[in-house]
Amino acid sequence: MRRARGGRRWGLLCCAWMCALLMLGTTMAEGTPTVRMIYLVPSDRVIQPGYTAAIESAITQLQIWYRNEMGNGKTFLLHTPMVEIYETPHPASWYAANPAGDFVVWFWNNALADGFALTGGRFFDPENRWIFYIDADPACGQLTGGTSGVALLPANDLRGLTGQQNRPPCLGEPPDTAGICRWVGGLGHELGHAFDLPHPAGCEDSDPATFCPSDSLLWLGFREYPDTYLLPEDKVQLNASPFFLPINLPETLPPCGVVSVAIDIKPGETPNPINPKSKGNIPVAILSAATFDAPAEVDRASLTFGRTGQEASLAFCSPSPEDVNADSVLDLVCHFTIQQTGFQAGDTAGVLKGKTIDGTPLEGTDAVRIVP
Ligand SMILES: [Ca+2]
Ligand SMILES: [Ca+2]
Repeated sequence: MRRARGGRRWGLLCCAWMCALLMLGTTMAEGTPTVRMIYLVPSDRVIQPGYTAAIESAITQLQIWYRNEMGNGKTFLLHTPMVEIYETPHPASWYAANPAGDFVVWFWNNALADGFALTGGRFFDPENRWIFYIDADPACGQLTGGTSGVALLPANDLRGLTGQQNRPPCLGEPPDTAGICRWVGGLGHELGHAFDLPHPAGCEDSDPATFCPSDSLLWLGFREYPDTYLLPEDKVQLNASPFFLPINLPETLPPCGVVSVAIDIKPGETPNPINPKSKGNIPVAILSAATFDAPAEVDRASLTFGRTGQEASLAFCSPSPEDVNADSVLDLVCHFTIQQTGFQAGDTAGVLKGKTIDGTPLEGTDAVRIVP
């Protein structure tokens, strides 16, 4: 648990007391258990596609990060669709204000009551770990976090994942201005709790003589993500978990906090020949996906494209989106001035960089063939 006031300096409260309040489920289910990412949208908030994309990006990275840490190819499986969106019956302010048990757990209890009712989620679900993001803010002192197969993350985490200004729940508290990676790390930490990983014992006991691995993910290492680690005892526990199994995933950890997009340089053509001496433009399509609406979400003016992706070569984006890959979803096509793309003989890839409307960095690459 975190972000609570009145406890430790970092508000990291042990979850054991809460576990004790819950009934332990005992039924084992068939099939492979998965991690369910739920985006809860209160009745007075709108669905923000950028949030969906950011959650997907964060959990996809963490799936690879955990695999790399485990060292034996094992990680957790994600549900399909990766992010499930539910509109709740209550406005955002209700979650912090509706009395439900002790004040500190009003937000927790209210958000999870709605979340469970909408999804069928529950504590100690043998088939699923339930990770809820809700676009609502707790009051100062109210708990969020993870325990017992469930995690709850509030609006600040959604703001953080999309590069927006944080809003501290407590008066006088400075906003958390750490970058997007810290919020991916925050999800990794709460996900760890949802897998029943505890805080490191040496940190919980408040004994200065006991070594506290403070840079481990399950203590303060989430702030340094991806430069953090799982403790040996964490790996032993995860290795025995039915949620961890060998999964084929990309070798390398994607850059933190970047939304990966599919692009098609010269849509409809393969390979993609580029003559660096040409005085013309080159079209690049940014392809939409199930959780990414390129025409709606891309900040067109932010786009840069070329041999490194940093080149300020944007000429214009086509005003009318078109479906360039015939998947019945409209894509965004933008045009770049070839002489400003910096391509050189021997280059094999073109890189597009930019941001989403809500500020999350995005990046995509496609093959190119440089021709004289
Ligand atoms: Ca192409
Ligand atoms: Ca399309």
